[in-house]
Amino acid sequence: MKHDAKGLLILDILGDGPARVLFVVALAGCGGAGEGGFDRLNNDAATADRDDHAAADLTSPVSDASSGRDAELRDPACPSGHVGRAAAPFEWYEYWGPTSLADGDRVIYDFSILPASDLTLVGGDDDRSYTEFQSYFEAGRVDDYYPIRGAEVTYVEGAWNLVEADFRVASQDCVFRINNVTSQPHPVAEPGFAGIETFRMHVWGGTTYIDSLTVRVAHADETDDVLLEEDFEEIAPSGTGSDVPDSVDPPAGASLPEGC
Ligand SMILES: [Ca+2]
Repeated sequence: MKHDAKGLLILDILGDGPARVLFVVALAGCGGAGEGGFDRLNNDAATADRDDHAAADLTSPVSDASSGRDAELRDPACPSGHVGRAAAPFEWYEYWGPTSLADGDRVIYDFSILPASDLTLVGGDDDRSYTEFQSYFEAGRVDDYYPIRGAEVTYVEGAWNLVEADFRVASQDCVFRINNVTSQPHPVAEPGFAGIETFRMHVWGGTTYIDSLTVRVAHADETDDVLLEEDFEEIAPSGTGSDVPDSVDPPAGASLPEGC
């Protein structure tokens, strides 16, 4: 979907949705406190609460079976056709405006990613302008904080990886699912999020490829509202004037994850 179609998507949500008005966000990772737009992203601030979460056992991925989430999984977000190429320095930012979340809602990011960079962030801001939703990719490790704490879940460098980041309002935590390994729940950095209003992606030092990106709100009644959907077959300029990935053929020789 082109960016200029997103406005139509939002209008559809407004027109067809029940009482709730949804806008918002994308990208992965829970936790980390930034302050809004790219210029105000503050990774140092994200470290302030890190100690609070250090006690959580983030070293033992749990199986799909134990997660109890199999029934909720959708088709894998495999790369296909053109993909998005984001070459550092790169900052992509989309703003929809505050979007309220109900207590039983979850914000879910699905995408495939080939990080060939020093560091990549895929995430978004909540309705308090905290960069609450974060997935950092560095040296084969994924975390919702930076500097990355431990190798809780990993990705394969130089290959395509399937990612799902699931932020849950009721429990104020998130779960990563990467290449069929599901993490333990992570408490979010700034408890109290009840909305989402932006999507963002940053790349430092190198190039990251992304494809089949979807951001949605999954409601307790098992209905979804898709907030962002991008297949990178073609891509329009960002509504905020920020960078957007180039629409390109996928890099040759990159292996696909199981299931693609
Ligand atoms: Ca594609």
